Amino acid sequence: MGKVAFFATGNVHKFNEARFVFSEFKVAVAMLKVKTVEIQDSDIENIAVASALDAVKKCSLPIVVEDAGLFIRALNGFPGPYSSYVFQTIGVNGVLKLMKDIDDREAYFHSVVAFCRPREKPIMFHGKVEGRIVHEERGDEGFGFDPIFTPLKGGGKTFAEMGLEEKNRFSHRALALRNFAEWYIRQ
Ligand code: ITT
Repeated sequence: MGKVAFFATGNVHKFNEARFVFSEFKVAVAMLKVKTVEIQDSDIENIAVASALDAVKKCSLPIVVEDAGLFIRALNGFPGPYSSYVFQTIGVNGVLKLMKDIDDREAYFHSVVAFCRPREKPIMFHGKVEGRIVHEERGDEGFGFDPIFTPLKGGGKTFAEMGLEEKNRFSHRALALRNFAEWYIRQ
């Protein structure tokens, strides 16, 4: 029988991206819409670990969680671990305004996948994609900061101009999830 993973997230876009990656490894995935604590911390690893431990406590199952952030070089890594809050408050337009007179558009997304079994310590897997912040929003696909981020190897398209499969060829999340899946199928 194939393997199953339980992915705790409230974000259906993330879940769909994960479903695609896991299918490459013949791992079935279930979305657990459990509300986990999302601590504020300057390190996304700590955020992922705290929410993995919380999800395991609430569900008593082996759990996968993923935490990600957009790190903009000219803004010293902002919004980084605060990406979710920044997206909900100033949003994509607010970030574009902050970047208005800035020529250095370099940025990256960083994803941390944390896997945790009951009574064990979480294990972490990372993925990172380098890219640039464009000057105007482009595209309707995806979520969050997808309309303003173009990966270096993406032919100039923003993530929001790509379908899910194309985004998964480059994305931080797909990289981290593949690292996890390669390990998980050997367990
Ligand atoms: P969880 O329930 O899994 O925590 P979330 O939407 O709160 O889902 P995160 O805390 O991991 O997700 O993500 C922080 C924010 O970073 C998210 O709200 C987006 O604005 C942004 N983000 C993360 N990954 C992204 C991606 O692939 N594309 C665009 N924006 C992304």
